[in-house]
Amino acid sequence: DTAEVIVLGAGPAGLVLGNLLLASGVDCLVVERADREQVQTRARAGFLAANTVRILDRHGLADGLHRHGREHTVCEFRTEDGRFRLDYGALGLGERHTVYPQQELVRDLLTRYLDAGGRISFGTEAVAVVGAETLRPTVTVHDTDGRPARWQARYVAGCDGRHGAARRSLPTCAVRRHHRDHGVSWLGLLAEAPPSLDAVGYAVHGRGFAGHMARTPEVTRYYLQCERGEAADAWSEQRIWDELALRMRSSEYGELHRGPIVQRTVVDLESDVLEPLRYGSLLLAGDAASLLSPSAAKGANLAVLEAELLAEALVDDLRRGDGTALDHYSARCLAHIWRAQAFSHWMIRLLHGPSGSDPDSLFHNSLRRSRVESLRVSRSQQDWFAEQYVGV
Ligand code: RFL
Repeated sequence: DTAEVIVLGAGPAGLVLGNLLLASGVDCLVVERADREQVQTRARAGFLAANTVRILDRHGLADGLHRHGREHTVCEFRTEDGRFRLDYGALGLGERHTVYPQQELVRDLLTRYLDAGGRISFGTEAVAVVGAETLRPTVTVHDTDGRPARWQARYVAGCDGRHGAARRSLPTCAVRRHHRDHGVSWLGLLAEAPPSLDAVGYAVHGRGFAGHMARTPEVTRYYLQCERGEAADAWSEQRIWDELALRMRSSEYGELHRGPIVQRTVVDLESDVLEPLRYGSLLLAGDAASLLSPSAAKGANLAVLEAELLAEALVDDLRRGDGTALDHYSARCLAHIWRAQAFSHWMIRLLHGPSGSDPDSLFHNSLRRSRVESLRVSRSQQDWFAEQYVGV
């Protein structure tokens, strides 16, 4: 099989890219390891930044999120020093989040792509990208029946996430990998229960962090800091709810709406960036380009932003013979990526106390309390926070 562009991965990055290329008449083929049902039911992100909505709007891809998404503008911090709320929609640039579950967005993007005649091969695992230094790169795949095949393109877009084939195919001498393990793990939970507060909740507690994020009127995401290496099923539902209630200080600030835990994953907080994001005919976008810890809810937003930049650059090159934007693609994305990494790193230090083994734990804990206090009292700090929090 051949195409002008082969897109690896049907997540937010790959599907935004596929839709934009198709709309510009570029022949593309999306290769996706999972089946359709898996792709459109994987619950992950939910907070879309204003700029993400603008991008999707620009290309007519935002109908579903306007119909079913809800605007969100407030977060609440709860610590040993009390609680306060920030109406970030009224601070900084005055921008809002739209809460719309990632799997719903992916479903919309997929439906639109297929309705427009887009080609996608589900159940097909990309194994490697070969010949990226040439003008005819090849993707080797295992098809639905596990049979090997080779597909050729002019460009390959690696949107297949952190463990995908695109990253694996980059020669180590051609890219620099920045990796940071923040040493903190979260148990990510999805509860079949309505949100317990009308804000994103960030609770800092001596027993660890706890977070609350609305998803839909029936489903809420919670996070609980856990021990590194702990198994996702190590906690009973009773223990999860008791611990959330304790860390979120629900006896003081209001009980949590409990319900069945329908999904749990342990997320190790890590940052990972590849530089540059291009190797010849292979270009990276989304989690394949950089991984952010979920502390600042940036991953899906960066994926959409990069997909638009990549689509424009590819169309310039393939339709107008102008490769300038493609040459600048990596540097443009990396400027956004490092800004998001910096903020997410700052959030990690705001939300977590020092670990037990840290000899300077009292010192670091005092710094953390002071950081939270600045955010509570300083208007300029709040404006900065709002701008970083909703911006990309
Ligand atoms: P995706 O969504 O992971 O899609 C990659 C696709 O590639 C496929 N694939 C392959 N296909 C073919 N061959 C191979 N060898 C392949 N290997 C992989 C996969 O099956 C998949 O379909 O990457 P993409 O498009 O770059 O999008 C990135 C986002 O999904 C990610 O950054 C966010 O979900 C991160 N994230 C959040 N981001 C936000 O902006 N806001 C949030 O509130 C937020 N919450 C979260 C999150 C991520 C989480 N997890 C699970 C790490 C909450 C959680 C719990």
